[in-house]
Amino acid sequence: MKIERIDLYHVSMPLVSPFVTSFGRQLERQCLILALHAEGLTGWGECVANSTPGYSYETAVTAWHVLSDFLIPAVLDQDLQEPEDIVDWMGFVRGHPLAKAALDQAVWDVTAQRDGLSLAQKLAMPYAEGARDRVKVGVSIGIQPTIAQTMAVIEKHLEEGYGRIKLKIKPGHDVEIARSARAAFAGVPIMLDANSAYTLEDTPVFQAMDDLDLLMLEQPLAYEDIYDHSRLRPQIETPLCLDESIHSADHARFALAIGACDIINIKPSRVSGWTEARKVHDLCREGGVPVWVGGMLETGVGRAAQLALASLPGFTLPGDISATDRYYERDIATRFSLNREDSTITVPVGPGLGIEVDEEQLAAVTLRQQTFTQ
Ligand code: OSB
Ligand code: MG
Repeated sequence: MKIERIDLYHVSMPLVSPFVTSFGRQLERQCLILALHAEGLTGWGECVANSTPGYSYETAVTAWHVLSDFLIPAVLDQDLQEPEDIVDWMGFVRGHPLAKAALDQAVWDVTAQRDGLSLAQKLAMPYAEGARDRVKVGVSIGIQPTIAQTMAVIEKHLEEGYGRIKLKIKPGHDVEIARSARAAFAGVPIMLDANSAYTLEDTPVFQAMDDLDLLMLEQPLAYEDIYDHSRLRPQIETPLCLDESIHSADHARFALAIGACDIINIKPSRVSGWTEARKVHDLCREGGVPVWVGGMLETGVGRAAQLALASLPGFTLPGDISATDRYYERDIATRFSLNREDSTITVPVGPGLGIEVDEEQLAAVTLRQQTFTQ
């Protein structure tokens, strides 16, 4: 398939409620949307880099630069056979996984469409079990102004049908929140995400939560660290999960080799895309390490691709993939809703991502648009 044209959009969308983490407060979400045109088909990708470099060093603007000046020129006019081809074409750029993942997602979408397969079916080709048709999901709750408000937000999401709660924490907003949540919601799977806000000196904070039967503690220490996490792990009871520190299947291998974690959050964007994400999944599956699909407040474009990934057999823990109404009043693509009875979202079955992009709404939220041809 000849890659003929790529359209890039820098968009900004208001969130239904502010999202507060240890690295900042977000009222709107920026990202890039990419449309890749090849032989009459269009593949869509989302670059999850935001307006600030708080989670990753990449921003929407650095990703625009890396995509438009390096990655897009390297793939335009190429003859695409399988999505894995693009990994080599992009290999001359070091780092910038979020920029690469947008193109990677679009080529998975377009090749799945060509093959008459859903993205889930195409990703699941190597596995005898095939893809699941519904995936377990949870909800990630930002830091609220008070504990009472945190409890109210948890209650609201439980009523909506979410079966797993993730609470963001930061120093000073941790043990009391976790203890209150556990006391109020006995038996509910609860996990915490620190987004790298602590150091090894805070070990007593985590030990103080040992009796809370938490599902996991996500990325408590530095964003590129694996060594200190390997030292923290044997000192706490709560299973340790890495997010920020894992950028590739090699990083995952290093982390597992030194005992840095019990669980890995696989965000396809953070590992340069779906080809690499599936490699991390395979490695963890062989090693008996549970994995789940992480989220970056995706639009419907990214969410469809998260769902397809989460349908693979090794994803045994609920993903950070919530229903559209938890993020956006109006989305740029097909909306997803929660199946209340089992806290799942149904994986799209149409060809590729299986979504309809609302081009009128896309235009309405676009800050900047550019079309690239050879
Ligand atoms: O650390 O998992 C994270 C959102 C933005 C940046 C980092 C993270 C998150 C989330 C939200 O936790 C997950 C979601 O998309 O619902
Ligand atoms: Mg995280």
